[in-house]
Amino acid sequence: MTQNLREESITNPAGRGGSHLHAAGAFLYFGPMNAQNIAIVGATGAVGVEILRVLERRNFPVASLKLLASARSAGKTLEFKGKPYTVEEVKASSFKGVDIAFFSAGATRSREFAPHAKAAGAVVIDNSSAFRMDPNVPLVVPEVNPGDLRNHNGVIANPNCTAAILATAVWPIHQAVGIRKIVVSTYQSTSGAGAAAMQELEDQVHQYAEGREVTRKVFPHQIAFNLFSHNTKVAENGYNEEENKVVEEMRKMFHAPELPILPTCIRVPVLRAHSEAVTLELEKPLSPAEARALMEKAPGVKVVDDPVANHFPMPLEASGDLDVHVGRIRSDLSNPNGLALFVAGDQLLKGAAWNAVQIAEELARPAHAAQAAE
Ligand code: NAP
Ligand code: 2RA
Repeated sequence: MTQNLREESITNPAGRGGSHLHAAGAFLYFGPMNAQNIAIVGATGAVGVEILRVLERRNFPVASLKLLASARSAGKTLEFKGKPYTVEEVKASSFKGVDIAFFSAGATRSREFAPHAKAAGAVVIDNSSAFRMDPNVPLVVPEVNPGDLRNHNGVIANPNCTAAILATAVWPIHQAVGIRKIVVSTYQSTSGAGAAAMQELEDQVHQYAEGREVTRKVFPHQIAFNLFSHNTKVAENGYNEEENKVVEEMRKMFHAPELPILPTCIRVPVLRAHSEAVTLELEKPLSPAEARALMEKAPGVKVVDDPVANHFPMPLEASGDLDVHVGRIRSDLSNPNGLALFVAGDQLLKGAAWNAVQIAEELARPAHAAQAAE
């Protein structure tokens, strides 16, 4: 499978420094961490594989590693730091001795197995939608609401990828001047629907180019040379599940239960990284230059905004990057309090694996362990 990944140097050199890097670039922790016994449920999937890669790239202190998936994958091997690990079928008994269990195998598996992981003493970091809106479960983007991690009860939810990317991009503006309303239109890549959906795009491109019949198994419509409204069910309010998740999860993370948000979620024939056209109505005017200055200092954000070269955020360049790319920062000519942006972020990283590993890094900090013991 062809992917364009721009590998960033994000290794966490063990023992270096001891603080978070907040300025210009990803929210990186460079301090010591306690070694953790790790399990990954859904290790063979699009997100699971990225969790392994990010743990490796960040030099996360892994004391032991358990790779779990369905019976279909039992016996396969995946590499971590050059060593093969055998995938096991996930069972209720899989979590003995595990400190941190990453879940990325869908909401049904999270509901079934997360209680067993928690009962065995693990902290669950869940990528599915199973617990995101549970008032007892923190829903966290570390650049936005890291304080919510303090109140976890054994389960921490990672937000929907579209919401995570949007939240990272607009939070600095919300903090500075307050957002009154968000209108967001998305351009969501196929990998957002999993490894099989990515493969479906590649297969359809080959079939089309070779003049063969274009077949489909994952998406309801042809994705190659096409785009369509997000492939989740449309609810009674007229918005599909993805759009409703963006609204509810943004409000929860921003602690703004009434924040008006108008999303339109679209699936596009891109392999990896979601893009979003964002229009903000602000509490008070903010010039594009002021917004750019805020973004340049914001953790987790990279400004890609060169009107002369017509170079703005693109999924190809955002793929593999931990940062969310933000550009096309301009005034809303129809509203003095308006601001428009274009955003691209790797939804397998900031929208899933990287956000989850950031949370794990917080849990592994000696200071967090000490607070939890109080
Ligand atoms: P995926 O590529 O389809 O992978 C699914 C994983 O779940 C595979 O490892 C699969 O194992 C495992 N699995 C499926 N059925 C199972 C079962 N009955 N028992 C145990 N394991 C089972 O999907 P994905 O894109 O990685 O998504 C995984 C989760 O992350 C979903 O909840 C999704 O909503 C969420 N998420 C995805 C993204 C994204 O961008 N893709 C972003 C944020 C959140 P086998 O290989 O054995 O089938
Ligand atoms: C998508 N919601 O459909 C998924 C990613 N989590 O892109």
